[in-house]
Amino acid sequence: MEQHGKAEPSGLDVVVTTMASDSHTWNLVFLQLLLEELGHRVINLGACVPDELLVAECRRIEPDLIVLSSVNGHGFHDGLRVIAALRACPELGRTPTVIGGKLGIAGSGTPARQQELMTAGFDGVFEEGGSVLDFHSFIGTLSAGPGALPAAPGALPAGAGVSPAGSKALPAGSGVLL
Ligand code: B12
Repeated sequence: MEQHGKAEPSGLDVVVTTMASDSHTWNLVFLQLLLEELGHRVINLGACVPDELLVAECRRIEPDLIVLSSVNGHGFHDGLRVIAALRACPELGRTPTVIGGKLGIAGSGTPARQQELMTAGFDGVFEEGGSVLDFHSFIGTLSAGPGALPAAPGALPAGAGVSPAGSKALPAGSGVLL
């Protein structure tokens, strides 16, 4: 378990992980640094995390947010499998869970692909392009605590990555260079 930076008491406990097929790691380092700069506490599970371990760690940690990252091109299929396993756990049924990166092998995702991931249970899908700004906006809508989504369960905050046009400006003085 790695934790650095200046976590704030009001910060979120965030699990950052990739999935079983993906051995890329700098995407995870980037996400950890970004989240820690924003004052959140990060548990980075690393690369090639088997489904069973990913689910077990999330059940043990009970995070405020689960961030799945994948860049090897298998993310769409890995994500569908993993979100089903996470949502099957009663204690993780409402935990805000997002996925991002390079989820397929044909560039930025299509709205249909992103919608399929949302329908499967993700609360945000952040593919290439303006994804980090959208992700930043999404995090700003969350508060610590169980199932801390901003509105009704499963509701999407405005600009939650599915629509690249939903990008918002960073709050002034956030101190994060994007
Ligand atoms: C380094 C690298 C490797 C290294 C990884 C070493 C390591 N320890 O990480 C090695 C050599 C192991 C490797 C292996 C492979 N790689 Co590789 N790799 C790369 C490379 C050159 C750089 C990746 C990197 O570190 N980027 C730096 C990080 C910071 O950026 P990033 O990963 O893109 O993440 C950014 C965004 O995607 C985004 N993001 C990512 N996740 C998330 C999540 C959320 C929520 C949000 C908001 C944003 C977000 O934020 C980050 C910052 O902007 C890229 C090409 C490239 N230039 O991107 C290919 C690339 C990712 N690899 C690729 C492939 C195909 C492979 C292999 C399958 C090759 C093979 N045939 O074996 C294997 C896969 C192995 C596996 N099991 O996963 C492809 C993926 C194709 C696709 N998705 O369309 C790429 C894009 C190369 C290419 N152009 O074809 N790779």
